[in-house]
Order: sequence, then structure tokens, then C-alpha cells
Amino acid sequence: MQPDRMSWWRNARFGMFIHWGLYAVPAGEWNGKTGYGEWIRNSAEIPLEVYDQFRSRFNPVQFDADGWVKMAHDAGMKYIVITSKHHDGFCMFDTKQTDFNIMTTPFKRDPMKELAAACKKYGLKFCFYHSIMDWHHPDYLPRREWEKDRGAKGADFDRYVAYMKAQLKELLTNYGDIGVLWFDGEWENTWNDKYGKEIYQYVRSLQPDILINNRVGAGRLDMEGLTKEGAFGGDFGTPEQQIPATGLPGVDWETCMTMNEHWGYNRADKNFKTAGEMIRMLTDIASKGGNYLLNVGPDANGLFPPESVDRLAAIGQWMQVNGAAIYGTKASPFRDLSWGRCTQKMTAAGSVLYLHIFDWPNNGQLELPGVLNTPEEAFLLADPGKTKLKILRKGDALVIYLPLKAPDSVNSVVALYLHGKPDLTDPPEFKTDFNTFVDSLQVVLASERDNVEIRYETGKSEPLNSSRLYLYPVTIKATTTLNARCFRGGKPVSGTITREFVKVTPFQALSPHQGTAFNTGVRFEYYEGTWDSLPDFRTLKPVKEGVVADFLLTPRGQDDLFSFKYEGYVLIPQSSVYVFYTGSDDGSRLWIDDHQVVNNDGLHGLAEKSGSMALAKGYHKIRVAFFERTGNENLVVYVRSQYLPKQKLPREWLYH
Ligand code: H79
Repeated sequence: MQPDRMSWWRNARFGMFIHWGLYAVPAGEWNGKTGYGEWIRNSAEIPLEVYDQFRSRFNPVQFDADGWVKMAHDAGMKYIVITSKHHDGFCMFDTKQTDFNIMTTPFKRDPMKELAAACKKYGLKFCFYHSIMDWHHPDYLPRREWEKDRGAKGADFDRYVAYMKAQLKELLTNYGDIGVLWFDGEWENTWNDKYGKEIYQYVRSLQPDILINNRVGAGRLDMEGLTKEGAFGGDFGTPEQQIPATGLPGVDWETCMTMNEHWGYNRADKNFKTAGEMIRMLTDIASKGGNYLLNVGPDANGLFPPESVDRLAAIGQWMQVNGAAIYGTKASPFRDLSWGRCTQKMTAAGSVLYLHIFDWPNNGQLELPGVLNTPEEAFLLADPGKTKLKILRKGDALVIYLPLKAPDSVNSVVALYLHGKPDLTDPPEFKTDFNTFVDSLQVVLASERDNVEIRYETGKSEPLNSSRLYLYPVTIKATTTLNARCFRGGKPVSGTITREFVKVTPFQALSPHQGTAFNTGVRFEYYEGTWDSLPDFRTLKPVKEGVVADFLLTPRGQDDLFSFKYEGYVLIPQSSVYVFYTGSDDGSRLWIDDHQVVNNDGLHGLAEKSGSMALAKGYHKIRVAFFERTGNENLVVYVRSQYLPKQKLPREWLYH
């Protein structure tokens, strides 16, 4: 987590994404098909010269920067991220680096200049989306597979990076303070973390306080949008069209989402989410500690689709009343609430819980489970008179008495002021994520609550105030059930958490006499072919065979349409339960002693899967299979045990 630099962004919680470019001219339609968006040049395979002609038809005379920013402002959005350049390479700003820009259209105006000024007027942060992938620049590589007539001869990717930098310099010097640089299109095999770090540093050198998303690096895990461990992740993660299932403590993230089914303008796409759905999504995201970047795709006249205009206004009405429950809030302290969501803030005197009620209780009684604080007051944000709602305690729960009718059928918010920070009846947590072990296991317990003691029992007994006090990790050597609970002043103040830790027998190592003497490295077989999942290697003939230090893709003969099988031995340093992972793009699997441990098969972007196995110290058979269809290719094997932090499987463990 970054300090201060990010505080405006963390407080903002809600921003507008704008996808606007030449693709607004065809408006999603090509040769009678209407399913395209900003990817139209690639998806409809439009030759460069043909696409270039949209330029003469791009004259969005109805564009009104003030009007756009006012709509974002009135919707309650605190920042705008707009496409300075999308994958098509067309620049929506006045750049000296290429003619392929808006100043060479009949429009001849720089909309970014006008938007920067309007954002300043309305107090919104102005931000750029800038695509790394570029289907127009001669130096960008690779070419599209279908672009047979556009050779790559003479192309120089480093010169393309220099072009990018020159444009970033323009964007960061000609438009005042920029809030965020939002990169995208980083997944092709020409981009890597080294370029990512270089660009990150360069952008920060021009505007030190700017924020940069994780797509500047090459380690994004598919559309989940978070960066894989150990890779360069910029300032925040970027889930796309999805909301993480839970909050992600310690990780900043922003879900970007379309209102209908396209980012760029699509005339035929009327499948818009309702304002209510989007209000609930914004609430859900805030309750998990994230931001919502909601997209508008303006048309080639410079107008927002009327459906977007309506929805922005409706969201704005809700935000007018309930914005306090979104801005500057933190993730919910509750794991799950049956009737809705919660966000929270600290106040001078204590804290406030914002109870976002999606499902209004029929009996008018809202039950908030497991809150030990003394409540101060509660009122509906929709009630200008702030009429105090009756609050009664029912055991550990607080019951708030609501009017019979919800003020808002989508989400009515109760502000509940508490004395002190929320003190919920959460049980302690097991910090050990191994449930099985071979010899012994150190079990760590913890509670984030103030002034609590943890006491525990083994077997079936409920912890009492006379049970053992948890002071340091509990070492267990046999299968054991542990029960733990929080106590305060001699009284239990939480439920009991229970977990069974099972002693298992490890897979035996190969005897030293098995096989021949071991040499370092693993054997590989390299295959070529077109697959959507791992092939059955038994039916195939390898193109190449040999030995590599570890699971390297370097012996390949081509960057796409290939596959590897690696076989050898892994020297396990200590008997224990081991977790193995493969991070791959596309699919992979891993076997130990002929048992499949990891299944990460299928056609996908960079994705990580894991599995575990108890292994005795010594040599075990290891087999890894990988295939790549097109795009980026990537394979890394990681390992972890209770004794070892997650790390790349050391080369020193591999033999054949
Ligand atoms: O600008 C919008 C989209 O045009 C852009 N991102 C949003 C914000 C976008 N680019 N691509 N996609 C959305 C979907 C692409 C998915 C894939 Fe891949 C590209 C599948 C395989 C290559 C990325 C990399 C996802 C998996 C690997």
C-alpha cells in the first residue's frame, strides 16, 4: 500500500471511464454485424487504410466538455479516466508524435484540453487511459495474425517504447495535473516488467504524485485483474467486468465495468444495467474496499448515449442522499450480512457504520449481529430531520427499528454511530493455512480485536476462561482438533472457531538405487501444434528433446502453437506437506510421483492454480506439461511448505 499519494483515490470510490475514439464512427457495426466495440479494427479485421478513413468522418461537433464533466460530477464521480489512445493507436489528443490523431480530423480540436479545463472547474481529477498495445504504429510488435499484408520488417519495439514515452511526456506536461495513468494492452509477449518499471518511473518522474495502475507491468492475472505474486503491480489492481468475492486487505483495487456490453459506442447495444444494479455494485465494491470505474462510450457526434445519461442522473440522485456512506469509507467489518452491505468510517468520538439495506425487513427490525459496542444513535441518511431510530440490544446483536417503508427500494442507508471502534464478536483466526502435516505443525492464532485474550482447548471441549491462554504458537504432533475463543474480563466475547489438523503419511521418496545417477536439470520434449488444452503427448512426436535447467520455454522453435513436457526428479529437502503452483499462459499441469497435483489447463491469460501433496524427504518424480496457443507465453512453477515461503521451485532441486 502506498501512503498519502493514494488518499484522494481511496476516498473517491467512484469514477467515470470514457472510451472514445475513431471506433465511435462505425458505432459497433461492420459488414452487417453489430457486435463490435473499440476492438472493431481487430475483430472485424479491417485493413489499416480502411480504418484510417474513419478519420475524415470523425467530427463530434456536439462534444461539450463542460456537459460531460458536469454529468460525471452530478453522478457523484470524483475522477474521469479517458482514452488518450486505445489499442487502435488513434490519439485523441494533440500529439506531435504521429498524424494519426484528432487534430487531423475535421474536428481539429483537442478534447483532452477542454476536458482538463472542465475537470478543474468541477473539482474532478483528470486521468488518462493509454494503451500499450498499438495496432497502428509501425514499430509496435507483434502484428495481428490476420494482417498478412502488414509486414514487420524494420519494426523496432524499443523505438515504439520511445514513442510511448514521448507521448506520455505530452500527456503529462500539456494537461495540468493528471490523477491516474491507466495502462492497458500489456499482455502481448513484447511487453515485460522491465519496460513496466521503466515506464512507471518515467511517468512518476514527470508527475511524482500520479497513480499508475498495475497494467503497466506484465504480471496481471487475467480479468481478475490483480497482479501475481512477485511481479510488478503499480499502485492498484484492476478487476475488469467483475467484483472480487471478498475484500482484499492491503491491496488497492478498482473494478472497471461497462453500463451495457461494450466499452466503445455501440449503436445496437441496448442491454444496459439498471441504475439500481449499478448503485448496488458501487455499494458492494465500497463494502469490500475498492473503487468503481463505470464506463460511458460516447458516440461520434460527441454525445453520451441517452441510456447512460439517465442512469448517471439516477445514480447521482442516490449519491446526493447517501454519498457519505460511500466516500472516504473503509471496507465492511462484517463478513456477511443477510440484508445488504456495510461500510465504515472512524469519527472523532468513535465510529460510524453505514448499513446499506438492500432487503428491507418485513417486520421493520434490522438485526445487526455480533456488535458489542454501545450504540450512540442511528438515523436514515434519507431522513433530513435525522429522526433517531430506536436501538435495542438482543444478546450480542443490535436491533434497529425502522419505518415500515423503505425510503429507497434499491439501497436505503442507516448511519449507526458507535462508541469506540467496531467491536464485533469475531472469533480468533487460525493464521496457519495448512490443515495437514507430516511431523509437526506450528499453529498460529490471532485476533485483530482490542483487549481480548485467546484461550483454546483440544478435542471437543468448548474453551472456557480456565482453558489454556494462547501466548505463542501451539506445536502439534498428532492429529488434533483445536477450539479457540476470545475472552475479555474473564467472559467469552466471541463464538468458538474449530479446526482439525491431520497428521498424514507422506509419499515415500525413491530409494537411492532406483534409476541411474541423477544429473541436474529436467528432460524436455518440445511439440508444435494447435490446441485449446493440453494434448495427449503419447500420440505425438516431439520436434525437439533435451535437458533444461528448469521449466524454460527457451528451446521452442516458435512463439505460438507449441507445447512442452518436462520430466525429471525433484529433491524434497524435508518431509512435509508441499503446495505446488503453476502460473501459466496458456494451460499447464503438474504431477508428482504420477499424481496430478496442479490442474491449470485450458486456454487462458496468465492464471495461477495450486495443489498440495505430502512428500517425504528425498527424490520424487516430477512432470510438468504446458501449451501455448497464441499471445503471451509464460510458465513458472512455485513451491511452498510450512517451512518455506512461496518461491520459484529452486533449480537446485531438479534432476534427471
Ligand atoms: O479498454 C477496455 C477493453 O477494450 C480492454 N480493457 C477494457 C478496459 C480489453 N482488452 N482486452 N479485453 C478487454 C479482453 C481481452 C482479453 C484477452 Fe487476454 C486478451 C484474452 C486473451 C488476450 C488479457 C490477456 C486477458 C487474458 C490475457
